[in-house]
Amino acid sequence: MVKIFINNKEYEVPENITVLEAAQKIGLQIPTLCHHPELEPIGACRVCVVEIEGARTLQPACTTKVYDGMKIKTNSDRVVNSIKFNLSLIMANHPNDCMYCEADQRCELKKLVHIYDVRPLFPPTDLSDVFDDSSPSIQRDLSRCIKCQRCVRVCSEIQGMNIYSMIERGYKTIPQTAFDVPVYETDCISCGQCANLCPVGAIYETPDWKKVLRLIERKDKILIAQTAPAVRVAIGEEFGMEPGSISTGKMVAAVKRLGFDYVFDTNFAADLTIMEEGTELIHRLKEGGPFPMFTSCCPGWINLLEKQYPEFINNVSSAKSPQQMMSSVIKTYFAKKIGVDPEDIVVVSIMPCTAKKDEITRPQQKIKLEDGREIKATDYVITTREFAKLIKFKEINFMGLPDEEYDNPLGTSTGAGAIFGVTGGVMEAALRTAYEILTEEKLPKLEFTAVRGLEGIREAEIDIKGKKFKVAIAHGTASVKRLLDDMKDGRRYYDFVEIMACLGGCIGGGGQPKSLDPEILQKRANAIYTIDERSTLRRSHENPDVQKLYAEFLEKPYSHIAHKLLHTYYTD
Ligand code: HC0
Ligand code: SF4
Repeated sequence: MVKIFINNKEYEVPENITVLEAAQKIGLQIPTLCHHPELEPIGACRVCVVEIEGARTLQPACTTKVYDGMKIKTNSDRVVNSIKFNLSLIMANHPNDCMYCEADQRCELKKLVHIYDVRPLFPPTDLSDVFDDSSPSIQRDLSRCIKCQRCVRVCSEIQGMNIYSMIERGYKTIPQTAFDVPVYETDCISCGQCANLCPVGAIYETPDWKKVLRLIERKDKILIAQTAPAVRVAIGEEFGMEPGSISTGKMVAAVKRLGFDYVFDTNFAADLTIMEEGTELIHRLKEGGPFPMFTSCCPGWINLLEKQYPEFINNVSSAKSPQQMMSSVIKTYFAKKIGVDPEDIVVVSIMPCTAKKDEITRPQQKIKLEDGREIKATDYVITTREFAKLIKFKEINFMGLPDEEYDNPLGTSTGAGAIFGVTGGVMEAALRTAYEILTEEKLPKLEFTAVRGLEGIREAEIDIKGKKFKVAIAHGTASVKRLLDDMKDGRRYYDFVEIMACLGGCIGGGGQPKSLDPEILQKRANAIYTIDERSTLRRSHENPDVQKLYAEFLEKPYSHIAHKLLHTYYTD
C-alpha cells in the first residue's frame, strides 16, 4: 500500500495502480472519455487531467501511476479550466446534432459538456463525411467521432479482429477500415463491441427500433416478440436498477404495453436447441464424428467461422440458433394453432446482440412453407438498448410495471435454457441432457462448475459412462482465435467446443446497456445462474412444452421436419 493525498486528504491505496483507479477506489469521480475499464489506457482525450505536486504539466489520471507521498489535485481551477478547454476543442470538431443522434442520453460527451458548461468556441468545422450503413448490424457516422480510439482498441485487444486503424492526422484523424471499404465488406463479424464502447454516437447499432415503432403504431399485423436469455438480467440497468437485477416479469409487461400481441421466451427455443444439438452430438458419437463438434448459436462466431476458419465448417453443429428456431416454430406450428397466415405475423427479437440483426438476413435462414413460399423467420431484431429506447419513447414507467408472464405455448423454459446467456451455459445445458440420455441415469449433480467462470479459454474433462469427454469453452473473439489457432495446428484437441464471440457470452453482447462498471459481467452472470437455481425444471428435455411441440408437430429430435425447420448450413 502507498499513502497519497487527493485534494489535501490522505488515503492509503494499493501500489501500482493509476491515479484514476485510486480516485475510483475512494469514490471520487474523475471525468474520462477515451478510458474504458476493459481496455489498455492511452491518455488520448486529456479529459482526466490532474495536478500533481512537482510535475510541470497536468497529467492524465488514466496513465499516471500512484507513488508514496504523491499529492494530487483534481479540483483546482487549473484542472477544471483545462478540462473545459479540452472539451471545447473536442466540440470544435463535433456536430451539434443531438436531436438525430442514436447515443441519446447515453452520450458521455454530452454529459461532460453539460456538467462543465462548455460553450463552443466556434462552430464545428471540417467534419468527417464518412457515413457507413453497409452492415445490417452497425452504422458509422464518423462526423461524430471524438478520436478516443475505443472502437479500434476493443476490436483489436478484445476481439482480435483489427478492423479499424486511426488514419489521417490531427483533428482529421478517424478510425477507418483498410482501404476505406464499407465495414460489411471487411472481416467484421458484426459483434457490435465497437458500438457498445463508443462514448458518443459515431458507431451504433443499426436503428431498427424506429421500424418497430412504426409497426407497433400501424397495428395491421400480429406482432410477436421473443426475448433472449441475457436481456432480462441487463434491461433494468437502463432504468437505474443495480447491475445483476433480474427483471423478467417487468420486461414481459413492457413488451405487452408496447402493443405486442404475444411475448414468447427465447429460453424455450434454447431448450429446443439442446434437443436438436444434443441429438446431433449423440449421432456423431455413434457415427464416429466429425469431431470436435462446435456450438452454432452465436452469429458472431458463425461470421468468424465463414470468414477466417472455413476449415471447421463441417465441425459446427447444423442446429439453428434459438432465435431462429423460435421464429421458425412461430411461423409454422404457432401460426397453424391460431389459424393465421404466417405472412400476417411479424416476429421481433429482443436480443443483447447486434450480430443477430445480420443472422436474420442470411438466405439459408429462410423457412419454406408447405405451399412453397419462402419467408423470413425473424423480421426484426432490436437490441436491449433499442428496447429501452422504445420503452422510454412510449413513456412506459418500467419501474412501476407489475411482473407479467410469457404467453403459451412457447413461453415455458428450464434453467438449462436460461444459462445459454452466459459463457459456458450452452455447453452445460447440452451436458445435462446428453449425460442423461447416454447413461439413462439422472445426473448426480446438475452444476458442471468446471465449465463455469469468466476466463477467456476454459477446458474440462467430463466422464460419461466411462468415456472421457474433452470439452472447451472460449469467449471474446481474441481468445476464440487463440483456441482455434491451437486446434488448427494440433496443439489442442477436444470433443465438444462452445464458442461465444463476446466477452462473457451474450450477457456482454454488443447490444447490451453500456457500462463503465468493471464488475458488470460477473453480476449479470450471477443473475443468470440465480434464474437457473430458482427454476423448478433445470434440464431441457424436461420442458413439457418442448415435449408437446415434438408430439404435436416436430415428431422427434432430428426428424425430417425438424431438419427442414431447425437446421441450417454454412458457406465460405
Ligand atoms: Fe444469446 Fe442465444 S444465448 S445467442 O447469447 O444460443 O443474442 O441472450 O438469444 O439465439 O437462447 C444472444 C442471449 C440468445 C440465441 C439463445 C443462443
Ligand atoms: Fe470489430 Fe466487432 Fe466492430 Fe466489427 S462489429 S468492427 S468485429 S468490434
